[in-house]
Amino acid sequence: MLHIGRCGQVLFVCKHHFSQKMANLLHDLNVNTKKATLAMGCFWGPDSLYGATKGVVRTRVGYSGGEKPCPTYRSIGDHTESIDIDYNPDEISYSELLNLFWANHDPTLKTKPQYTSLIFYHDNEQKQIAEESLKEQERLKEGVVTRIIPFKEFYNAEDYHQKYRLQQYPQLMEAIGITKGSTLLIDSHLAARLNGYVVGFGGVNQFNEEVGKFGLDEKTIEDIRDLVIKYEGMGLTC
Ligand code: MHO
Repeated sequence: MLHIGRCGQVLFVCKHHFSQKMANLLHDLNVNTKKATLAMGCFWGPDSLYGATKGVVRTRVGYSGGEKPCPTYRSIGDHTESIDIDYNPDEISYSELLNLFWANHDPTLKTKPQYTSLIFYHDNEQKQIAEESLKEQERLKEGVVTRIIPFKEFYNAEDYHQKYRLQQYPQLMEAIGITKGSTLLIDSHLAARLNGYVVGFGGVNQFNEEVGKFGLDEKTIEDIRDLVIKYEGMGLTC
């Protein structure tokens, strides 16, 4: 069954693509979450960084911060590439998410709106924490351009931008049962995690600790572990 999103994109309502073998894959985490939305340059990198961060449940990339209705990658208008994170506040705090934000991009970089540095707050508490952390950064360096603005609208980016690094491994996509157009590309916890691990985020120790929960077969686990080991510590690239 299909239906059409508000920006004309095709949405697949038929969500899970189950075979018996795939029934135990950890796509869903049944925990309460809060949202954090950030812009820190090209969104592929932060999608991987946060996806492998403990306490992060889901990630999606998209366009936010502008006025243009229904932006796309080729017609982004005044929007900024952004990452929208669902996190479990019992496992990670908003301040910790912001520490990663500051440590993983250059907030003094003057760029076009597409790549500018932004913190979108969802409530007053986030606003306060963000303002404090910005002040701290300004004490440390000159010329910080990061702006703190209220969250308004987030437009999902095209499917090929979601979990971009993971999608470079079609055999892994197949192993976790995510087919073209699946909403799991956006909603899956497992996809968020693996999108980080394939570029080394999270590190091999964390991978070994949690991989048992993912419901993956041995061969897939070995393939991913090799990638984590190969790329661990390489940092964020786009
Ligand atoms: N360097 C990348 C940027 C991609 S991005 C999602 C490219 O040339 O496509 O902005």
